[in-house]
Amino acid sequence: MDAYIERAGLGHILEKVRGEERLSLEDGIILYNHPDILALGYLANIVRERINGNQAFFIYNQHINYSNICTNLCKFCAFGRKKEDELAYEMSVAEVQAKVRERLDEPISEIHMVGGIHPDLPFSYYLELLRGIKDVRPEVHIQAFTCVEIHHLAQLAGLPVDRTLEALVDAGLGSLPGGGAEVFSPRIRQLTCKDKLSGEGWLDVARTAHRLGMRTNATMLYGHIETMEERLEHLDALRRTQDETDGFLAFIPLAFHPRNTEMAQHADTTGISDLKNIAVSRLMLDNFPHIKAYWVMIGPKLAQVALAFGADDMDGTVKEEKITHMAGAETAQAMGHKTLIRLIREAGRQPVQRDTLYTVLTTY
Ligand code: V47
Repeated sequence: MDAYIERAGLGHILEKVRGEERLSLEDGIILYNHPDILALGYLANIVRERINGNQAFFIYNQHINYSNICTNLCKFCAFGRKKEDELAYEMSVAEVQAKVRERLDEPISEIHMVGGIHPDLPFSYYLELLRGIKDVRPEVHIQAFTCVEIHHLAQLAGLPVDRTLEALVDAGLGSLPGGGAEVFSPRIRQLTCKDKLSGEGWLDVARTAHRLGMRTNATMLYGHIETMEERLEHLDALRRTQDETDGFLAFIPLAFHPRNTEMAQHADTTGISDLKNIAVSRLMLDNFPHIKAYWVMIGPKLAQVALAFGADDMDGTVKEEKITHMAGAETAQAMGHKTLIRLIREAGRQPVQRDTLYTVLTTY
């Protein structure tokens, strides 16, 4: 295989990967522009197996989107709605509790909860949401509110971000999901989500959470108007932040779904670009423990293949995913844990059911 990688012109990158030397942004550009996906997969798999061996993780989780009302209305988003829109909704604490109660007979270890930037729900609503979930399911880990939501909640609370996070943790928050990062480039934010918290602002919230000992995830929304350079700058900003804090757990590349958005003229991403984003992020983010192939966005079959291209995690059972499905995703709304185990086994990996912080719950 080494001769094959040499012939593909990637010998110098193989040497760096074997020597655990950090790849430069120029290396990243070479990788993104390289047509040989098997060569990229081979390189990414070296890092994947060094960090995670043959294990492939999944979680028994439940997604809840408490409201789609949003003042940001990003052009790539089909989920957010103005308050007066007929499809706008917001769930009461009792309604969220009912969603949690519906699945009490399942061994769910994590509730993943995000929503829009709501113009007038008070800070107390968010505290009550967390407490309400914990009342129904005390042992569950709540991974909720993106860095963008946390910044908004701090403004609502009139508190600095660290004090806001402390109040939320006190009410039951466990960790932050990776959404809202999009692409950090000011150019992309200006063109696609000009009212959203800046990339620097997003990273500041993540840093503050890490300083308090919280773990958080990170994402990148790819496949729209961003350049390769902008993707690599995004990855580099995450890599530098992780050098400082070591608080990120997983990176999740998110494939842009254009339908029902203001950017509907774009084509769907392809299997090769999905695999490339997994492989390049595994290679560039040498200090991130986990790379997730989020089956909801790239489909279960490609997520399975991605386990050989740098990914070590398939996310989980999910159920009732709204953000991608409003934007035209054709994947199912939920996946049984038996299916996840079968997908992982047939990929030649060892299925490991984890909790949010990657503690091993069951090895199959
Ligand atoms: O923040 C919005 C993105 C994110 C679209 O942390 C879109 O483990 C594709 O962040 N096409 C929410 N993506 C999802 C998310 C996530 C999902 C699963 C696991 C984790 C984790 C995080 O979805 C948003 C935004 O970046 N998004 N619209 C769209 N049309």
